[in-house]
Amino acid sequence: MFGTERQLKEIDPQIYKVINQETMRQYDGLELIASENYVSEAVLETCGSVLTNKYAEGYPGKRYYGGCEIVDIAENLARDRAKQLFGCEHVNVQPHSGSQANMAVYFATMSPGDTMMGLNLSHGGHLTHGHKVNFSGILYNVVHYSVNQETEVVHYDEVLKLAREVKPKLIMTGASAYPRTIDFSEFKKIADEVGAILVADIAHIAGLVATGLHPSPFPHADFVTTTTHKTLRGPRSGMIMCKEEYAKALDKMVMPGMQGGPLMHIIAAKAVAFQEALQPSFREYQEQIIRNAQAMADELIQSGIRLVSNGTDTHLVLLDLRDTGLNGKQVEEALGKAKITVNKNTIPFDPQKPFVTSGIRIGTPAVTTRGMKEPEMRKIARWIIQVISQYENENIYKQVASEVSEMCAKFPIYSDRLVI
Ligand code: DSN
Repeated sequence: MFGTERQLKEIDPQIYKVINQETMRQYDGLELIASENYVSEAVLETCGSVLTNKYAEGYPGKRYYGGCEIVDIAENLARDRAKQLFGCEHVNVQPHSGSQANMAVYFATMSPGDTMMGLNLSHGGHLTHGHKVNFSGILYNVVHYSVNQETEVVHYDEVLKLAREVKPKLIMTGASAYPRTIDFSEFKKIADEVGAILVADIAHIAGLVATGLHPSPFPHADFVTTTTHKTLRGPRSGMIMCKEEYAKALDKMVMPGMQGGPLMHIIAAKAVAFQEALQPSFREYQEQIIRNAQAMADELIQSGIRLVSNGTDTHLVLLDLRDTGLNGKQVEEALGKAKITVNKNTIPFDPQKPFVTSGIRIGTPAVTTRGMKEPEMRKIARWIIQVISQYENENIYKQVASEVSEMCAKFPIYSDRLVI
């Protein structure tokens, strides 16, 4: 053996320490970032498996390397389970991330300079939906649609009006910080009227869609992209689903168009996560995510915090902090000291810059995985209020942090991995 037998602790004590510290941070704090979750031990085991060693450029049964017959089984399982989960005609499970999934769809359907529409980033959209600093905004002529200033939700008649004016080749729907249901059937009507390709990025709501708790983008969208690690609770990665008529062009664009060797350990871990998501308990989990977000929203509203769109239908709430006199950056940092992890987030028509923001985004997928329910959400909301209302009171941060630790110990996660 040429150095493959030694353990991490011995080979790299620094990274060993990082992993242990991060395991403890994830155990001992409240993870409220809406796009994060805790994967199962089964998914972790697969991510850390020897499948990482295999090159498998190409697709099952048609690879550019020998020895792929076993990893082919894993990729076929991932594909079949994804189809069963989402009811799609075709799926490509090779994208390394959500951004690459969106890129592959754009490259397969548009030429540089073509016009596309997507939701404004500061209204809940995503960088890859056409932001000017992202490849999407650099390569394409992007016209953003927005939420309505009064209701803070998308008004489909406003989107239609804009689409008629700019005649996009592609309309991107979906969001990263939008707490309300998206009506994909309305987007389909708009896309059909102007002759545009319809793409739905369901990265945030994939778990809700898979369990029927959010309307499906099928059969409306031509392409559906997603990440697999948010509400879907799989490994960090991406995936694209589409109608059969686009299958060939899409697969060609993912590989060889954009990517080389697929990450077979991650594809296998996606298969495991999809298997978990096909179980009845996964629907119960998704239902609890929504109930938890609603309890959190209710408690925050009762305490006088304004929420964008005044509530939520999904796994996340967006706090408008302007009345508190604080900004998103300040609150993110203060909550961090109290062991409550959130991210600052722009709110629609935000007067602040993206690195400061007037908002905080809070999601319930990760704490729900730990088994927390409505009473815990109300308690967490009250801690958030305490930290905001007594900003710069380090004693309050410490007191909340200690109560957070106590709660976390009652809902353990990865306990067997803790090295104390
Ligand atoms: N960065 C992700 C999020 O936090 O929503 C989206 O890609």
